[in-house]
Parts: sequence; C-alpha cells; structure tokens
Amino acid sequence: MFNKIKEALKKTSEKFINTLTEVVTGKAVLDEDKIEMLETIMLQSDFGAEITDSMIDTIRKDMKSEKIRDVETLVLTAKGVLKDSLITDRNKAFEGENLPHVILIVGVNGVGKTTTLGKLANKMISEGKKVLIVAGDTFRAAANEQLEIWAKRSGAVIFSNYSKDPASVIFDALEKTKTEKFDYVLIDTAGRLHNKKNLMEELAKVKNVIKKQIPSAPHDILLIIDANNGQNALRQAEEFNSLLDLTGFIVTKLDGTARGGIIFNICSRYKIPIKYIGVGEGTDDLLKFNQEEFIDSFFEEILKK
Ligand SMILES: Nc1nc2c(ncn2[C@@H]2O[C@H](COP(=O)(O)OP(=O)(O)O)[C@@H](O)[C@H]2O)c(=O)[nH]1
Ligand SMILES: [Mg+2]
Repeated sequence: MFNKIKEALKKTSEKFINTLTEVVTGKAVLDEDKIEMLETIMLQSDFGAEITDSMIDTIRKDMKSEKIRDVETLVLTAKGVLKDSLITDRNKAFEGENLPHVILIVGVNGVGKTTTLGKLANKMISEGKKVLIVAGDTFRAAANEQLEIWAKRSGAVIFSNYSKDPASVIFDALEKTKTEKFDYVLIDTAGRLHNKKNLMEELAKVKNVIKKQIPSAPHDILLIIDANNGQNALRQAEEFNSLLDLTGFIVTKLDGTARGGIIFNICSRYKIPIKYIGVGEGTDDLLKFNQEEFIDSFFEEILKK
C-alpha cells in the first residue's frame, strides 16, 4: 500500500524533493535561486499560493533561528508545513451508527465517480458488509452497463430504473432499504458541470429526497476530484460544497500526475477531509487516505539519500 502511494506520488514528489534538498547548501546557507525554484515547482504541482508561501516563509524563519541545520532538519520543517495544511475541522466518521450509511457520490464528468463507487463497494463487501448500489445516473445507457459490471464484480445489489428521473429512482431505492437491510447505500450520479445551474439544482433535490426517506441521510456527500484538473478542481469544490455541504473528497488519478499538490491545496482551503485516493483503474486502486502515511511516502525518497 505504501509503495502504491509512493509510486503514484513520484512525479509530484521527485522535483519537489530534488529542489528541496538543494535549498540548504554547504554550511546551511539558504540558496535563494533554489528557494525561487521550489516556489515555482510547488505552484506547478498545484500546492496553491497559500501553502507555497507558508512553506517558503517557514523555511526562511527556521533557517534564521537555526532550527534548520541540514537536510534532515529541513525535511522536518517541510513535513510540518504540509501536515498543518491537512488539518480539517469537519471529520465526520465514515462508519455511521445509523445504518444504512448512505453515501452520495457527486462530481463533474469523467472524474471517476462510477469507478470509485465500484471500488468502494468492493472494499465494503470484502469487509463483510451488505451494499446497495443505486444507479442515479439515468442519462446515459453506458453508465448503466458500467455500474452493472461493477455490481457483479463486487457482489453488491444494484437498484436501477432508467425510465425514471434520478430523484425518483433514489427515492424508490431507499424505500427498498427499509425492508431489506443494507449496511451501505452507494448512490451514483450523472456528471455535471458545477456552473450548470439546473443540473446542480437537481442535486439539491436529490439530497432532499434522500432526507425524506431517511432523515439522517445522506451520511456522506463525497465530491470526486480528478487530480489533473488543477485550478478547475478548486472551482468544482467551491460550487459543490456551497450547494451540498460536502463531508469529504476523493481525489482520483493520482497515478502518473505531477499535480499531486492538489491534495494539500483543497484540504487546506476547505478544511474538509480527503477520505480516499484513487491510484489506478483496478479494483484495489483505492486507498484510504491517511495523512501521516501520505506525507511519509512523499518524503521517503529524500530520507533514503
Ligand atoms: N488512472 C486512473 N484512472 C482512473 C481512476 N479513477 C477512474 N479512472 C478512469 O477514469 C475514467 C472515467 O471514470 P468514470 O468512473 O466513468 O467517471 P465518471 O464519469 O465520473 O463516472 C475511466 O476510464 C476510469 O477507469 C484512477 O484513480 N486512476
Ligand atoms: Mg459515471
């Protein structure tokens, strides 16, 4: 698991770490050119201006107070800054006492909603849970097949009705959970652009319909974000969060991107936790997000040097 994160982060961490190690040269003298380079690299990797500024300021301050003396102490400072950026104030437990735990999956087109839902179902079933998948994307026929494949693969029960609108399908699906006991209900939705008002309003309606059936639900509303979406991902987070009050993010396609800084950026901006990360297309390529592990993986290469 550790290796998978490390592999996925490689493109983001490599440049960052190479430059970081060069920031302190010789007898702990700050190399100004390298500091500038570090700044550029962090911005290119989507860490965002706030974390980048904080990184540069903290390094300067810790150099001055001689807290940074060599590469090892520099890494401690850098780790501290990244850890601080991941502190969230909204950490609703993923496992709810109010079973079934209803999870609504939202996001723009192609970010990996259906795939992530499939991987989640798989994970839950392997833990012995009973899972209902609800096909809330009633717009595309292909979405139907894709979800059915995932349901079959994982052994989850699927609820669909492609002649109805999403809100009615979801309403009926939750009715079913009242007679058949499920641990988790995973609701897939159609991709929508965060700036398309009517489609966004439909999501608000979906949330209300869920509440009508189970007042404490949805227990989680997770926004799926593609790590490659850069600044646009931040806009998506903004719009979806203001409409739905998100409980968490899942960042997908971290494998092979050099823009993994987005993890720190969105988390620090919204103070909403990242629950999982997607590191590939396979069933097992969804990892529970663990701050410590993530940061350790990020810095592992440097510490081996
Ligand atoms: N490399 C990679 N591909 C992913 C990941 N998650 C999803 N995908 C791919 O992204 C594409 C779109 O996924 P899909 O689930 O259909 O997106 P949706 O439109 O949001 O439902 C598919 O080809 C997935 O296999 C990931 O973590 N890594
Ligand atoms: Mg989909």
